[in-house]
Amino acid sequence: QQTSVLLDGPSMNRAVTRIAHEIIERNKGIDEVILVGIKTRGAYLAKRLADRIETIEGKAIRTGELDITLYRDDLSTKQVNDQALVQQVDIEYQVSNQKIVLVDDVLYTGRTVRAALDAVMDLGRPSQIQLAVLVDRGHRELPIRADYVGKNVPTAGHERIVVNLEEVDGQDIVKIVKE
Ligand code: 3GP
Ligand code: 5GP
Ligand code: MG
Repeated sequence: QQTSVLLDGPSMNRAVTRIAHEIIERNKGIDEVILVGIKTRGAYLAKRLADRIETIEGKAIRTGELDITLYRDDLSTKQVNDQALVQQVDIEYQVSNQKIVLVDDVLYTGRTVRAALDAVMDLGRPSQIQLAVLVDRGHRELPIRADYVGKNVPTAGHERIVVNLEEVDGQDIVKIVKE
């Protein structure tokens, strides 16, 4: 098993800071923006972005969370019948006419994001939905792309991305594992 580091703590920190600036710039401020993290690690990343944005803009940004589970027979193999199921929606704000920024750790087939789009649109009519991810590992199976990307990592099918965050895993690091 071969492992290499894609992002260490400081690099991850810089990527989050850059994306925070990009979100503010693209949306001309954050008054109409709600960050929605996809649990587990996407939700922690959304909180980090919110902290960074608050520091930069001097005001708080609204956040929410979605819990979406991908049912995949084997996490490393793609199946046509993979299903992303929404377990929980925790957005206490009206989404209508707001710009929703979905936040996740890894973007892969796009099925999780598709389920997130459905869940958000069930709540109302956002003026826009954008997507921020720490890592885009490619292999999309749906016409979905990210607006903000920490790092693009072209992966082979047998490679896995390990995302460790201080809040859950005790350290910030992104690694690629070739098994
Ligand atoms: P996360 O909840 O922090 O995103 O899906 C459960 C966990 O399994 C995810 O943690 C993710 O890090 C990890 N994981 C690794 N490979 C995959 C994969 O191909 N699909 C999914 N859904 N999760 C994966
Ligand atoms: P998708 O639905 O795009 O196939 O997968 C996205 C979700 O699955 C993300 O929430 C992410 O946590 C998880 N995921 C997919 N591939 C990987 C991977 O290689 N590494 C990690 N850590 N998570 C992955
Ligand atoms: Mg995730």
